[in-house]
Amino acid sequence: MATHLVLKIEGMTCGGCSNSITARLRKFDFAENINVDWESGKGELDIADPSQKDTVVEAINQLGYKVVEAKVE
Ligand SMILES: [Cu+2]
Repeated sequence: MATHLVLKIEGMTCGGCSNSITARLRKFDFAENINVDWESGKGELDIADPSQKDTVVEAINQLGYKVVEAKVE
């Protein structure tokens, strides 16, 4: 059963930013239904297990953005 993860991401300034985050998250085979919106700074996805949250946050931060909130719902 998947876990829904809602992220607040700082540093996105255009559609290219949200596209690169989306492309990065698609490389995780545990991530599905990825939706990143640069205007609202919101990212949502389903992950297979709540423990994968940190991996997702770290990957986004490594791209040069900043995850300021990560909520498992
Ligand atoms: Cu951009």
